[in-house]
Amino acid sequence: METGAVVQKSLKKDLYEGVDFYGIDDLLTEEHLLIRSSIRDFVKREISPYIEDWAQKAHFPYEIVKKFGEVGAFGPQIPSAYGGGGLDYISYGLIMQEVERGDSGMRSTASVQGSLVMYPIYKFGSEAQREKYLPKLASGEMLGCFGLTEPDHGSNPSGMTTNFKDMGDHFLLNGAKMWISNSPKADIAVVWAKDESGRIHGLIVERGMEGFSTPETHNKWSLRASCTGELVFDNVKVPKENILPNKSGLGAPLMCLDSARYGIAWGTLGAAMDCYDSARRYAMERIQFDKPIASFQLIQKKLAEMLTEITKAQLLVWKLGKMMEEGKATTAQISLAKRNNVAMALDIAREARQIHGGMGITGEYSIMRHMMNLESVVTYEGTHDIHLLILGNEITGISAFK
Ligand code: TGC
Ligand code: FAD
Repeated sequence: METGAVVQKSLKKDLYEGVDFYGIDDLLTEEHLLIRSSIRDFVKREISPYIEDWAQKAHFPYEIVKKFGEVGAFGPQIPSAYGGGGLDYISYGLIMQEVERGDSGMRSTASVQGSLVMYPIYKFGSEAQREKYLPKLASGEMLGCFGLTEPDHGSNPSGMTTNFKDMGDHFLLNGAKMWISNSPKADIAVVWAKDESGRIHGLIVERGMEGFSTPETHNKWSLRASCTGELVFDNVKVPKENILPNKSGLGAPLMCLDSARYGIAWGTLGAAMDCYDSARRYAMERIQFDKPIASFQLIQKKLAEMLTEITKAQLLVWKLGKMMEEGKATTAQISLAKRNNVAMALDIAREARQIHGGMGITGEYSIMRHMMNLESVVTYEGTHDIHLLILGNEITGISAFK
């Protein structure tokens, strides 16, 4: 009964229309517009009516996995021969934008599956691994997760201690990963671990392997509709055919992060546009001192600045998408966009929260949920300051990490 009430209210509320002050849609193809509109409809139908309830209850809706598969949200940039969408990077970005417009946690589910699980299997895996896993991951028959971060090694993954030994007919894996999106429900994990010489490799670990467990992380105030957990490896026997054979070293997981960070730059724009759209409507309708609050200069300043930042961010990701498509985007260019757009979205969520007054803290509006979600997004996939240091390194040639 209570859930029904939440659903009804939310159904009424999703009036989102998108933001395009500079006619940036003119830069998109018919196919891009069609993809965006189909994902927007999907989000309005399958996410918006329920997300508030899922987030309030810290519930990960597992049934969304299959639905994401059906709508093509998993691995849109992976070739269709392996079940992916075979689409370009702008399409991938637009899909992430629309999904995160609904909720960053939902985008996390999709971007981990596409960029952090399917991408490394496609890029570094054997043909047998591609055929075994990619179609099932694309369709949502299988859910994956990506294990890089450890309890003592977050920003500095090269210090990882998770390791495997060559036992002749199998590898023996030991260690633990922390803060892993999707882990409690994942069927497979792409795990980064050191061999006996200290070289990093990717291994595919399957649920059910003895000694492998995925305890859930509870009591998050952020990304509450996404499930997060640990990966614990206690003498796990991993078959030798499960190692990703085509690339080793820290560069391999960092390449996956490039792809996921690109998706986040687009995704957070979606969250920002949702906050702006809601704030604009609220300001026009809310009367104080006998006038709509939209008539006050201070409110107009907030809205004008939001629109300015959104427009700049839209141009940024469109150009970055073109560079990704040509294979020319550098890690530093991706860092700039991830860092800028997450911070931009977080600022807009905070300003939009103010425009909504007290209503802004309730589940009647998506604002506070976006704001709390973005507090994770600004930390994961490289923190705000780590991206600043990546840019500093690019500018000066001097690494300030160590
Ligand atoms: P560094 O010495 O810079 O590099 C080590 C080796 O990697 C090579 N490399 C790359 N190769 C390919 N693509 C890239 N983008 C590359 N970046 C670096 C590099 O050339 C070098 O190769 P070699 O042959 O010389 O060994 O590495 P470092 O140890 O100094 O670290 C650099 C740093 C700090 C920037 C990096 O470690 C980093 O990005 N840290 C942040 C960690 C992070 O982002 N973790 C994310 C975990 S996953 C996650 O958060 C998922 S959330 C998902 C969701 O729910 O949406
Ligand atoms: P730390 O590295 O301990 O950083 C703490 C603070 O110190 C930060 O402000 C940081 O900027 C600062 N700092 C660190 N080093 C420096 C330096 N050299 N100079 C200046 N400042 C520095 N990881 C995965 O592998 N897979 C996942 O699916 C995944 N999902 C996640 C989901 C959620 C909800 C969250 C919160 C995290 C997730 N992560 C995942 C982990 C995430 O990538 C890490 O939290 C992130 O990389 C930061 O690591 P840390 O939390 O250990 O912070």
